[in-house]
Parts: sequence; structure tokens; C-alpha cells
Amino acid sequence: MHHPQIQRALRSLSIPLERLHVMKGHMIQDMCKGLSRQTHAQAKVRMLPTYICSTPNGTEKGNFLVVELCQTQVRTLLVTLYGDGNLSPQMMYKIYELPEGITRGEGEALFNFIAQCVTQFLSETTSPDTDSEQCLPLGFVFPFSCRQTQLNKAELLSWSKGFNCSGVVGKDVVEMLQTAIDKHAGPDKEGEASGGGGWFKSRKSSQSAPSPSRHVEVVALMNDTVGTMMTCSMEGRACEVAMVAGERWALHVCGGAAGGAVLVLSPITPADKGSNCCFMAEAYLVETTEETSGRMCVNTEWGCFGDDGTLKDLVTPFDQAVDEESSNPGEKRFEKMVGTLYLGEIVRHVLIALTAEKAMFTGTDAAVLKEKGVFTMQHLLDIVNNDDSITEVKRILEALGLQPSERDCGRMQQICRAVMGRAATFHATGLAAILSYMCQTRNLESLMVNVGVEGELFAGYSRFEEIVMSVSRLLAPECMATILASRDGSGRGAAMVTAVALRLAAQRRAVNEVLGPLRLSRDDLVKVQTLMRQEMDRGLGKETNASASVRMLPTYVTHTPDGTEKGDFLALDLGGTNFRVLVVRIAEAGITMASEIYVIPVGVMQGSGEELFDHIIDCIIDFQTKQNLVAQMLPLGFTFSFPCQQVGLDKALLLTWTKGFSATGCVGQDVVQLLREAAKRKRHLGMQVVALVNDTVGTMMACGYDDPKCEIGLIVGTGTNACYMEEMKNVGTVEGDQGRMCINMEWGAFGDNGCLDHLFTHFDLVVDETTINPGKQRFEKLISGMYLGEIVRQILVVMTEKELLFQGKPCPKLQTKDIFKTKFLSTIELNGLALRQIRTILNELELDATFEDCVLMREVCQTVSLRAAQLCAAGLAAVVEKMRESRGVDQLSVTVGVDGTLYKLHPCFSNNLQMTLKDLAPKCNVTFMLSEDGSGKGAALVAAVADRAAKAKE
Ligand code: 0WK
Ligand code: BGC
Repeated sequence: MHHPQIQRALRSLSIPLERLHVMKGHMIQDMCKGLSRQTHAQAKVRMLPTYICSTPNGTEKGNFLVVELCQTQVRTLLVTLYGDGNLSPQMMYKIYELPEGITRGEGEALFNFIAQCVTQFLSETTSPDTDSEQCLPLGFVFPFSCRQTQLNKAELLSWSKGFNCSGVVGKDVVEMLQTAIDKHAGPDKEGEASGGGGWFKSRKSSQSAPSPSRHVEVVALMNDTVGTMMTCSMEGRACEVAMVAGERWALHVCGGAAGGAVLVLSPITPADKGSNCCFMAEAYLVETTEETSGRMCVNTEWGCFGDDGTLKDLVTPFDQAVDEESSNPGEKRFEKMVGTLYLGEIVRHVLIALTAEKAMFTGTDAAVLKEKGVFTMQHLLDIVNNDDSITEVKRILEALGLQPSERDCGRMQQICRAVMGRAATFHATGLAAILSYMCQTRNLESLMVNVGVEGELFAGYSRFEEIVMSVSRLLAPECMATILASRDGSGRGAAMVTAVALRLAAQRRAVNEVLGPLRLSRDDLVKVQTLMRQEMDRGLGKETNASASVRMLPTYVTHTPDGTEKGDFLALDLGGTNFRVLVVRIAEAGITMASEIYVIPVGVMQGSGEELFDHIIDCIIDFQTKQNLVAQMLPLGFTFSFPCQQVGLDKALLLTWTKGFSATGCVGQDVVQLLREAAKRKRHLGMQVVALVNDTVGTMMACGYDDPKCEIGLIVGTGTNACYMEEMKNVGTVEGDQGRMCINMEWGAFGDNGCLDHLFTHFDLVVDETTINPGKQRFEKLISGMYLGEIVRQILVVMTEKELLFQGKPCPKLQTKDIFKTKFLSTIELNGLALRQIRTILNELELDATFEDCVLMREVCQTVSLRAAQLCAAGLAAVVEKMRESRGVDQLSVTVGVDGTLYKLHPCFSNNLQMTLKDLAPKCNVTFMLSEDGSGKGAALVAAVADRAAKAKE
């Protein structure tokens, strides 16, 4: 046994673990190359997108046609699904032999033949009066590498496996098939396609087969591995990886004892003996497609792994010989070490080498070894699956004309085991690479996943599964794979892909119907911009101000900071998420601040005005105590984020409450006076209110202190609003036409006069009705943080009712107002956020979300937040365009000071807003400056101006 040549040959076929780790690493590198837009073209492991973004959920039903182009045959199947979790699909199929030479002839002829098979098959499996369905969807299994751009659009990259039809490479093969089928629609168009295999019907069923004269539509094209993955996902267990290891086997009828039909598992088609794998990748990592959300099945085409030499040290002389004799030397390196087309050849070349070195068959005629293909897969399986008896080995070798010695037989068994073992080990290494990649890209500590496996190496080699499981566990200990054997891989799987495609297409139509009204066109936005401008002009007009929905309130702030402001000031910041009390020191060297956040309980927000302002005074006293300011009488600037008719910097009549406030006895009152009265009630003499500003004004002033071009203030937080520096000549509601004045637009109320009703969807109306100020703040309720979560909740309620989400299961939690926080949108829309994290959010809401649900959730959030950003941009476009016109300039360059939780925290709101603004106001170069210190600082700056003016008067 211990012949050195034998040992050396066996050693070269057994790979040390550390080398397998390196190989796994190379595979992952190559996978990333294949997925990246930059390196995809050069990548050996092509990582082809399949546009399959979902697996079956058991609701699929209907009749589905499948056509599979195999090595020498065309297989046509009709699969009927009952939506019963796909537990009992009915299947009929027929096999048609490919005419001699058609695989190297005109491409059109090949597709015509396939179309004939389809027509023939339908005419034999269906009867005219049995069915009314208009269209029969078809799934096309086309096992050649294609650049797919849609599920039903795929350009052939290259032929292989002996196929070489002209006029197909670079063409859309789905279109070629559809054209041929349409041409053949209707009975007996052209020559009879000859039927090979017998007829097979999986079980008697109530559902009748479809009528032959129906329109057949090619809905999906897929690779065989994808079919396998889908088949394994049929019985309600999600399968996200599939591996095809050699020829695929399926159940066939063959004459049983006493004439009964028996089912046996045997090869579907000869010689389709490749090796490949597919898996569900995070869609945003598949850079060769536009998909960013959810997952997409990627066909790795790992057969070419090593074509760049990374496996050079593992390629034995035997592998080298097999490659040189192959139809594509230098290509498909990995496949030639693991594919069942090659394993027999590798063994043959090992024997040739050892015979030449007189290590085997010494003194016998071993000429048969020169015959290519003499060792079949069946030989190898029979040898390796017969543990100890060398009788079988002897029988096989003698049947081939060899005269093996007892020792030769033992060595033959060792060699076969080594070759098969290496093939299984390499499959395990490839699988480990994919599993670890999935675990890493899903940010998981560990991964549990079902792996659908198909092929004679898996089905025939008894130790294959055990080797794949043990080696992949060693190489990827963080991953736990469960192997699922696929029965009749591509056929049922292809039907499933088609069924899922149709289900998703139907769902897409239904989702578009629900979300359509929320998607605004450019014309919609231009119209909003125009309407906003009209309302602005009406708001500024002395005659029209009272009826304008955009009140354009004068603030008596006539200029932005000029750096000469000085002094210490108290500041209050009320109206946003937090109530803040600040002390602000404005000095030559800059501004320093100290602040404290206080809570305004909802009961106080919606209680009496006295309670509210007493609470504010309590906070001020608490703050002054903590800051040792009690003894100091500091001028106070008050940011009050509600619509006020200002009569001066320190006199402001509250017009109405907004957001969550409704304290009584305040509307129509001077807010500054209310604060002073509360101070009196609290015997607190330590403050002197000198200015009241809106938070937009405070924000503009705060940013204007650092950027003199900042002449617009924008808030997108709990509420939304904007202010800007308007030419006094345009402010009809205030005497004087010199200089400028900051106008608090109060654009939240835009549309309260009905001018935006055309934009209001059912969801917006429901949300508005459930607010404390229905019919008011219409524009705000389409944009701001207080409402976006509620709009999403209303959409989820409708989508659940329409069974588009959560499998239509009732979700009582969704009926709870404000349960879906706007901050959830910011999380859910985070790019690259694993869908698992979306699931966590939904589970907290007791929403049992599937993976698909999470993808749809993200789309709902993206749609609602995008609309908000676009509407905000349309409003701002009206402002900057007005400023540009008022200043008579062709190009306006201006800065917007912005604040608000939604603008600051939402991952894509600011970007969507800025992009839309650029498009709507191209003549304005608008810079956005985030207010770091909040509008309290701005209030202090206004207080500084007011205080100086007051002292100047004394
Ligand atoms: C921070 C400002 C404050 C403003 C708030 C708006 O200092 O004046 O009201 O932003 O954002 P929100 O807190 O409503 O998200
Ligand atoms: C108020 C505005 C405020 C905006 C942002 C709106 O509800 O009416 O005065 O500027 O919210 O806080």
C-alpha cells in the first residue's frame, strides 16, 4: 500500500485545513469583486444578479409553465399550485429530444423548436373547454451565463457545454423565446416536436389544466441553482442558499412489478454536470443592479473560481491534463476539480500517471485508460459507496478490460475516495465562503440557514453531505447550515420563481395603487411652489393678508447679526421637542452658552395658560438658581415657536396654537405679557423680556452670527416653518419701505384655505381628523415630525387590510395612535440597515414581519419622507426665487439656517430636500447651515439688538 507514488498522488488530492481557509478567503474576495460595480467586469466569479428578491410564502397559486433547455433535450412542465403553502403542487411534464445539430445552428431555429415544444405540450396537456385564464406565465430555465437586467430580460454572455448557436450572444434570450412562442401561438403552426420521455401526472386534482390557445408569457428566466433554492423553499422553510453539485436527478416513472408505475430518482438530463451556487445577498451590495433595499438572489457562477491562478498550487498534474483535454482549457478551473463531468477523468489521469510509474496495473494491458470518459460518475459512485468490498472495484475494472490485482483494487478505491473527497471538500469550502459572507454582510454573530442541494454528487456520494457539513463547520464555525435535498430542482423551482414573480408583480401593482397618491411629480411640485408664492404675496399684501393661508408675519428683526452684539442674556426656547432655558454670553471672542432642558408635560401643554407660563417661570427660577444668576437681572430673549402677530420685538399676540399645544386663555394674548404676569404671580423679579422671536428667526440669527449670507431660517422638526429677510417695500402690512425685515412665514398653515386639497390623500385626511387642530396646519401635517409617523401608520393599516403586509394578519397594535414614531422612519430608512433591525422595530410593535414586509416597510417610509422633503423644497424654492426677484439679481446665493429633529436625524431628508430645491430653483445657490446651538442663541442675539436699542432710547 505504501507505494511512494501512490502516497504522493493521494497527498496532492488531500488539502490541509489552513490551505482551505486561504481558499475560502480567496473565494470571498472574488465574490466581492464580482458584486462591485468597479471590478465586476474583470471578476472570475461573476456574481450575476437574478432579480429574484423574494422566496415563496405559500400563498402562490395557479398554473405555471416551465421550459428547461438541457444538454440534449427540452423539458416542458406544467405545475399547478394551490396556495396551500405549496404542500401539494400538481406537476405534468414532457421531454423533447433536441434535433441533431440544432445546438450549433441558427439561434432562431433553436428558439422555434423550443416554442414548438411548448405549443405541442399545451395542446396535449390542455383541453379547449377547460379553462378561461387569459395568460399562462412561463418560467425559462436557461443554464448559460447571462447578464440579467430584469427577471424577464437577460442577454446571453457566452454559450458553453457544447452549445454555440449563431445570432444569440448579446441578445435578450427571453425576447427571442417570446417572439418564437407568439409566432407559434395557436394549434399546429409548424412540424410536430417529437416527445421523448413518457407522460407523468403527479396527482389527481380538482383544478383542470389550462386551454391550449392561450397567450403564453415568459415571466422569468433563471439559472438552475435558483430553481433548486426555490424548490427547497416550497414547504414553508425559507431556503436562502442553493448548490448544484453535478447532474440533477428527478422522480421518474418506470415499469414496476406487476405492471404498476413506480417512482425512481434518476438523472434528468445527461452531461449537465457542472457545479454552481446561488444565495440571497443584501441587495445594496449587488452594485451591478439599482436595487438597494432587501435581498437579491445572486448566481455566483463559481465554476470559474481560480481562473486567475489563485488555485495554482492546488492544481495537480492530473487536473492539468483534464483541463488540456477539455473544450475550454484554462477556464472553469474550480468546476474542473469538483464537477461530475470531470471527476472520472481526474481518476483516469491519476491511473495513467501511476501506471506509467509502474505503481499500478504493472504488467497488464491498461490501454483502456487512454480512452476519454472511460470512468463514469456511476463507476466512481459504485466504488466509493462500497466501503470495504473490493469485489465491486474488481468487477468494474475488469468490466472495463483492466486486470487489476487485489492491491490495484484497494489503491483504486483510495484514489476514487481522494478525488470525490476533494470535490466534496471544495464544495464545502465554497459553501463556507458564502455562509461567512452572508453572516458578515448581515452583521450577524452567527448565521442559521437552509441550503438546498441538488445533483448526483450530493444524491449519489454517501459521504458528500457529511464532508460538506463537517468541513464547512470547520471553515465557518459561526454558521449553522441545514442541508435540504431538492427533489426535481429546476422544474418545480422554476414554477415557483414564476409564481413568486407574479405574486410580487401583483403586489407591486397593489402597492403602487396605495402609495401612488403620495408620489409627487415635478409638475405637482412646481404647482406647490407657484401656490406658495401666491400665498406669500397675498400674506404680504395689506388687503389680502387676513385671508392668506401663509400669514407672512413681520418680526421686527430688520437685520441679521453684524458681530457688534454684546452682553449676557437669558434665553428661553419653547415649542420644539424640548423646552430649554439658556444663559448666553455674547462677547468679542464669540458666544458662550449654558443651558438646561426642561420637560413640558402634555397636561401643561394642553392645560391653562396660567399653568403653562407658571411652569415656564419655575424652570427659569430653577435654572437661575443652578447657574447662580438669581441676583442678576438679565435681558431675556424668548424663542416662542408658534404663530404670533408681533407688534414689536417684545410684544406678540398669539394667533393660534400648533403642534401639541392648546393651553387655554392664550390665543389673542400678548405672550410676553403672559410671561411677565406669571413672573409676578411667582414673585420672580429676576428677568426682563426684551425680545420674542419665532424659532425660525432664532435659528436664522444664530447661523447669521457665523455666516452673514444666512438670511433664511428653516425648521423641520415637530412642526415646520420658515422665515427670510424680505424687502420692506414688499411688506404691505408694516409702514416703511426702506431696508429689510425678517418675515415669519408660518407656512405650516399653507393650504388651510383648501389650495392644497388636491394633494391630500386618504391617509393625510385621517391623520388630520385625529389631531387637536383638524383642518389647520395642512402643509405642516404633510411634512413635519409630529405627523409623518402617523401617516405611515395609516398606510400600514390599509396595507394590512389589503393583505399586502403581515400576510393580512390583523395587527391590533397598529390601531394605536402615535404608536409608530417618526423616529422609526429615520431608523428604517438608514442605508445598509439590516432588515433584521427593521424586524426588531416591528416586533416591538407586535408586528410579526416577514422579510418582504420589512422591504415594503422601508418603501412606505421612504415614500412618506420623500414627499415631505419635496414639499419642503417646493416651499423654499418659492422663497429663494422671490428673494432673487425682489433683489433683481439673476443668480442668488443665500444660506439657510436650519434646525429640527427631522431635518437633522433623518438619513435622507436633507439630501432629498436639497436635490429637489436645486431642480426647482436652479438660479439660486442655496447653502444649508445646521444650527448647532439652537434658536436660543438667536433669541439672545435679537435681545442684544433690542436691549441696545432700548438703552439708546433711555
Ligand atoms: C431646535 C431649536 C428650537 C426649535 C426646534 C425644532 O432650538 O427653537 O423649535 O429645534 O425642532 P424640534 O425640536 O421640533 O424637532
Ligand atoms: C409653528 C411655527 C414654528 C414651527 C416650527 C409651527 O407649528 O406654527 O411657529 O416655527 O412649528 O417649530
